[in-house]
Amino acid sequence: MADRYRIFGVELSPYSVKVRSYFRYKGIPHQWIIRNADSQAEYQKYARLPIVPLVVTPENEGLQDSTPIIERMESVYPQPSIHPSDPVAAFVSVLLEEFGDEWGNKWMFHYRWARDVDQLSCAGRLARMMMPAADEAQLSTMIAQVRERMVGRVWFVGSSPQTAPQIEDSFCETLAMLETHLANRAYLFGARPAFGDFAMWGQLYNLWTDPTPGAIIEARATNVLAWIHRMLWPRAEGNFEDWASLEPTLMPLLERQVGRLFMPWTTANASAIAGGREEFSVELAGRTWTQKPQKYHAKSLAALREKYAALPEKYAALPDKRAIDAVLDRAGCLAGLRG
Ligand SMILES: N[C@@H](CCC(=O)N[C@@H](CS)C(=O)NCC(=O)O)C(=O)O
Repeated sequence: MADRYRIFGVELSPYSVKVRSYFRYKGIPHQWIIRNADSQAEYQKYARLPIVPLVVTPENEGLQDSTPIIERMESVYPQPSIHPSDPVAAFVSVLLEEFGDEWGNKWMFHYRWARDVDQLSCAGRLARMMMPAADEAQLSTMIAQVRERMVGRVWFVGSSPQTAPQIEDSFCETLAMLETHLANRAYLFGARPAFGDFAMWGQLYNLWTDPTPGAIIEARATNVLAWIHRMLWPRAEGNFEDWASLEPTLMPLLERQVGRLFMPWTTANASAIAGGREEFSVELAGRTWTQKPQKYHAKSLAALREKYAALPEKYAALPDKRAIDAVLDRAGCLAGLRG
C-alpha cells in the first residue's frame, strides 16, 4: 500500500486544481503528478475515462469526477469540515459548487479559446507541458494543433457568436458581485473555505491565468484576486458565517446568476437530453441561448436534485428546511431543484 494519494492533473484543468486545493486544505498526504507522456502509462492503469483529475488512493483505487472525489474524501477525512453548520449556508454552498463546475466552466472555456491572444497563451502552455523537451519547431507544430482542436470544441460548452456576449456579461457581473462579497471576507462562506469555494475557484483561477479574463480580474477585482491566491493553499483563518451575514452580498449572485441564468439553462439542457434532441434553445434573461445539449450536466443536475431531496433527512427540524426553501425560492432556484 502506498503512503499517500496521487493526483494526476493539469494546472490548466479547473477540476484538477480544484481537487488539489481541497487536498492541500485538508492536509491529506498526496503527490501531484502532471498528466503528460511521462505519466501516461501509470495514468492509464487507473483511469476509466480519459479525463483529469484522476485520484489514485493508497490502496490503488482510481477515482474520477471532482465532486464525488471530494465527497468521498470528506467522508474519510471529515475534519475540518468544508460544510458550514448553518443549514442555509451549507445548501447554498452545495448549489454554488454545482454552479461553479457547470456554469463557471462556460466562462473559462469560452474566454480561453475565443480570442487569438488567449488561444496562443493557453495552447503554448499546454504544448510545453505535454512536450517539455521539445524544440521551438516541434512546439509551434504542437501549439497549432492544440489551438485548432480546442477552438473547434467551444460549441461543446455552448460558446458561439450568439452566446459570447451572454457568457462575458455573466462573468463580468459575477466578478463584480464576488468583489463586493469578498471585501473583508477571506472565503465565500466566511473565514474558511467551503465546498462551493473549491469549484468556483478552479474556474476563476484558470480564468486568471488567461490573458483577457486575467486582465479583467486584475483591473477590476482585487478582493477576488486575493482570494484566487489564497485558495491555492487555503487554510482556516476562523469560522464559517451564518447565512444572515452572508445574505446581503451573496443573495444577488444567487438571484441574478444562479436563479436567472443557470437554473433555466440546466433545466432546458436536461429536458433536451431526455428528449434526445440534437440542439436546444432557451431564453435566459431575455436573450436566446442555443446549443447542443451536454450529457454530463444532466447527470450532475440529477445529483444536485438528489442532494436537495435528501434535506428532510438531514434536517429533521422543519424550520431549517423551510429556511432553505425560502432562500431558494427567492433566488428562483426552488422549482428547478424539485425537478
Ligand atoms: N466532471 C469532471 C470533469 C473533468 C474534465 O472535464 N476534465 C477535462 C479537463 S478540465 C479533461 O480531462 N478533458 C479531457 C482531456 O483533457 O483529455 C470532474 O469534475 O472532474
